[in-house]
Amino acid sequence: MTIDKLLKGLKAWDPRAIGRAISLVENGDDSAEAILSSLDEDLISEATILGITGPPGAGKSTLTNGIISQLRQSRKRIGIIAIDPSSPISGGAILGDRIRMMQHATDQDVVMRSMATRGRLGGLCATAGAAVRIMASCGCSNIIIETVGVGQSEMDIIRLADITLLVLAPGLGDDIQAMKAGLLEVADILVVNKADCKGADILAMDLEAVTRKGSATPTPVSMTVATESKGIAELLDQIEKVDSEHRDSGERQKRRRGAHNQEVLDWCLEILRPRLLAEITKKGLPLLGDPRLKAKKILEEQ
Ligand SMILES: Nc1nc2c(ncn2[C@@H]2O[C@H](COP(=O)(O)OP(=O)(O)O)[C@@H](O)[C@H]2O)c(=O)[nH]1
Ligand SMILES: [Mg+2]
Repeated sequence: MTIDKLLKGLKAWDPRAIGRAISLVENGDDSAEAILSSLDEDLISEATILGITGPPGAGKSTLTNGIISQLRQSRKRIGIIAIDPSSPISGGAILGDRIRMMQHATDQDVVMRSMATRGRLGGLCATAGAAVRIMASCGCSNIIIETVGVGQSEMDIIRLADITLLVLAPGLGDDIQAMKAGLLEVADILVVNKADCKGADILAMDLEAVTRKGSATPTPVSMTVATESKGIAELLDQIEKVDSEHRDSGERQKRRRGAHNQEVLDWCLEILRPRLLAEITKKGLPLLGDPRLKAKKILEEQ
C-alpha cells in the first residue's frame, strides 16, 4: 500500500489501513512521521480515552466487552488497545481476551490491537500513544486501553488515558491489597465488579472509606456485574460526568500534555540508553570513585 493510499484509507475508515498504520509506527518505519502528522487534531482532542486497569481475573475484559456493546448502541466507533504482560510463549491472556471480545471481532466499527509488554525495552508507552491518536483521528469516539495493573510499564500506559477505571472484585486474595495502594491513586472511578458475588458490598464499603480519608473529593465507586451487563449504563454515566468535569477544569488538557511529554521522554531514553552505554564503555572508567559524579560528567559532555 502506498503512503497516499494509506492516508486516504485512514480518512475513509478502512480498518485494514488503521491496522497497517499502527504497525508501521510500531516498527519505526520512515513513514511514521508522515502518518502521525497527517492526523486530525480536533478528532483526537474530542475522543475520550478510557483506561481500564486492575488485577487479573477482576473482569476487565468482560467489562470492556459490555462497555463496547453499550457504546455501539449509539453507533459510536470504538478502538481497543489490550496491553498484555503475558509471555509471548504462553500467549494465554491474549487468547482469553480475544475470545471474550469475539462478539465484536467482526464488527467493522470496532478496531482492536494487542500489544505485549514483555520482551520489549520501553517504547511501549510511545507506540500505544501513537495507536490511540491514529484510532481517534480515524473516527473512534472512544478508545479503551485495557491493562493489567502490575508493573511500571502498565502504570505508564495508564497515563495516556483521560479517565482511568480501577476494576476490583471480591475474593481475589490479599496480594491485591498491596497492589491497590498504588493503583488507587491513578483511578478516577473505582469499579467493584462481580457484584453478584459474596463480599462485593464489603469491598465497596471499604473502598469508599479509604478514598474518603484525607480527600475532599472521594473517588466514585460503581458496582457492576459485567457478565450480565448490569451497572454498565450507570458506569458510563459516571464516566461522562467525570469527563465533563475534567474538560471544564482543564484537567483533561493537562493530562494529554503530560502524557505526550512522557511519550517523548520515553523515546529520548530509548535512544539515549545504547548511545550512553557505548560512551561509558569507551571511557574504561576506574572502578573507584562516585558513579553519580561520573554520570554527570558524561552527560555534560553530550
Ligand atoms: N460472577 C461473575 N463473574 C464474572 C463477572 N465478570 C467477569 N466474571 C468472570 O471472571 C473471569 C475473569 O474475567 P475477565 O474479564 O477475563 O478478567 P480480566 O482478567 O480482568 O480481564 C471470567 O471467568 C469471567 O466470566 C461478574 O460480574 N460476575
Ligand atoms: Mg483481560
